[in-house]
Amino acid sequence: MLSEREDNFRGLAVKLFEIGAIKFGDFKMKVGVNSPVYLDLRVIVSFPDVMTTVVNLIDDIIKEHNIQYKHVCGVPYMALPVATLVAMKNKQPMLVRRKEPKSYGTKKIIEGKFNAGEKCLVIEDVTSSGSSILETTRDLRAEGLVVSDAIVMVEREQGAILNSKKNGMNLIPIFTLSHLLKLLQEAEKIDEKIVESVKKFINSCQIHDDGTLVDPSRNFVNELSRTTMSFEARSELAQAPLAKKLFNIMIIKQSNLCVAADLSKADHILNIADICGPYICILKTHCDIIEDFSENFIQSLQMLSKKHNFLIMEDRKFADIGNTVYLQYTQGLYKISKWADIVTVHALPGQSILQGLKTNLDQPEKRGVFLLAEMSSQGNLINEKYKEATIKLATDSNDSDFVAGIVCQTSDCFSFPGLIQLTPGVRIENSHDDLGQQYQSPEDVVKIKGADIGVVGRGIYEAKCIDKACILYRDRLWAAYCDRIESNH
Ligand code: 5BU
Repeated sequence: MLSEREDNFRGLAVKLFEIGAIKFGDFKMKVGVNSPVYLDLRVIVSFPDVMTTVVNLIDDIIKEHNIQYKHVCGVPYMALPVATLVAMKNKQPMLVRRKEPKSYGTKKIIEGKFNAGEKCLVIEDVTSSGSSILETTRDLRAEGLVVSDAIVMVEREQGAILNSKKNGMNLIPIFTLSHLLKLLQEAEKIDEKIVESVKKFINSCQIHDDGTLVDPSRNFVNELSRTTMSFEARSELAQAPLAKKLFNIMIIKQSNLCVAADLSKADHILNIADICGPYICILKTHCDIIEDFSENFIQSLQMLSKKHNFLIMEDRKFADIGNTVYLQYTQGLYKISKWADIVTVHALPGQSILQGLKTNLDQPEKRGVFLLAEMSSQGNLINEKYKEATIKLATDSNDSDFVAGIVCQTSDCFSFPGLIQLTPGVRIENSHDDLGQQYQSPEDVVKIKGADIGVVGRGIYEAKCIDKACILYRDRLWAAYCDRIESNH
């Protein structure tokens, strides 16, 4: 039987994973190395149950280690709310360290009432080198306070304990990263490969307290980079339920082909859907080009999507304010939210566009969006800054469970393995059309440009033999994906 305390640890570990406070993939670190793990405890303030568990576990540590203190001080900013709750739980006073001294008046850096010689406990959210704790400690000590203990929620085991000790600090974690990994693996949230990749990272990336690498000559290669991982492994890391579903379809059908059925007659689209259905993971529509759009058409299309197990993506490219996209998505002639599993969305209006689309959705977990970060048309106006902001919206916002993927043209556009790259503009021959469309071969889009799914429109629906063309694209795109992951093992 697990003790209640162990149960709390396990429950908290799983919850941290589920709310995206711990992520696995490919993340750039301050020290200039790419880490396979990222801790973002900022999100916990939105989960009172998580805050309560964290505070109780900190209180257990205080009692167990018999830590004596008069004041509690959180390392700014993210440990402040937790430090406040810890202080209030034991009815003890707090101190607040400013990040910068006041530029006027008292120029104080430590706020709160204290006397020299009193003891202060420091609280932090995440440590890697431990340098943030040491900065706060230095300022508290400069005021005459006695500081020798710090409690951290997650210790990444990259040197913080040693660096703290050298500076006379005893650092006690709720979780070490290894403990978190163990619990997540036991709960079947992550697999052996992820655990091993993170362990290799910790071994080769130890950091001094000045933020420099202990051994810069060690060459670390992150094994969790998106384009080298299998769809199976990536599916475990996906935040959006719809991304998991799509990964699953791709794996079962061994297909990463999306057909763009850009036809203006409902019957023609249904015909393409029935012929291509067995070989595709997504059928993409532009419903506003269909002359005889009807409820019957949608019912038939949905039947075919069930029969052949593909998802329907309406390439609507929403781009308006939240309230308008909510209406465009749910009302009007097309009532897109009723039938499209996925819609495409511009990031231009910001987070409100995702919130608008999510408004009043019956089963939001059954719907998802692909955000547009790049376009295949010659001379398009998207620049690097816009692209980066789009990816931030997909990965960092509260709506990351609604974003299944990114529509883009290059592999370095984003690195999070839980998102799916959809790339339009695919044809057997690298070529272009007369209206700015630029094509790349299936091999180029998957192996060079990082596409997980290739979109083929005219290359298939204008072919003499549609089923043969469909099989050809399916085979070439899938083989390119298999080559891509194999060549990295
Ligand atoms: P084609 O016939 O394979 O060129 O069709 C490509 C489809 O992908 C078509 O439906 C476009 O609207 C869609 N598309 C695109 O081509 N390029 C882009 O950057 C985006 C969408 Br976004």
